[in-house]
Amino acid sequence: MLKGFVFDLDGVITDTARFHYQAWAKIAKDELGITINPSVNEQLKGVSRMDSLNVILRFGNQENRYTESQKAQFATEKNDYYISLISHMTPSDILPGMKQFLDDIKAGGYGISLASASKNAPRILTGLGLTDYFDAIVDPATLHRGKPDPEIFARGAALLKIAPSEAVGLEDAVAGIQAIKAAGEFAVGIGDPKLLHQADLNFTTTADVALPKIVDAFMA
Ligand code: B16
Ligand code: MG
Repeated sequence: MLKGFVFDLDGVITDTARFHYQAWAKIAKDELGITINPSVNEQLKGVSRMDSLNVILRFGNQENRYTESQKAQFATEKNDYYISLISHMTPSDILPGMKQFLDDIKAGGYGISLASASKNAPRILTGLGLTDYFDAIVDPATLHRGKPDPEIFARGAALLKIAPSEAVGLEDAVAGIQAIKAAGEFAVGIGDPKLLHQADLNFTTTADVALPKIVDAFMA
């Protein structure tokens, strides 16, 4: 029986990827002398802050150039700039259809949790005015492994006190869909169906996401 929904944040509820990109592009250029491009940006989606920095350093062939403490400094600098960018977020930054979808699942009595790799997720939900919809938020600082490992989605269901088989996970990234499936949950992909072919059900855009379709597919 379907009892709850475990949400990814970036790319599902709101588009923070553009702010991550803007902030990383600045730090990469100013501090590392590396010019990143949209294809590097794709590799940063759903990836933790420090792993994102490592992706950029690898791209710039500077993998072993800095100490851990220097890297921590770059990550802090990126985050300070990123926070200044997201501080202007408002409910108008919720992706199309997602407020209605959250209203529908809340009205249906389902549990709702957040499985975002972002340590800034609570701040973003506040800006979007969505905090009260969430029964639980996974703290990414407590995780051992990132997506595609199932840990974050398993935790999202556990915090709702439901079994993985009773949960739907929503994701826009391939690694996220793999994490949902590995956790034993029903995977809803949002984005290119060819890219997200491992999902149990796919919607091309957030505006298409509809509760009755998910319930039908879940029960089929
Ligand atoms: P932070 P998600 C992820 O969010 C982003 O997609 C990824 O680009 C970012 O590096 C990560 O959060 C960590 O974010 O620096 O704010 O802790 O897609 O898992 O909601
Ligand atoms: Mg995402």
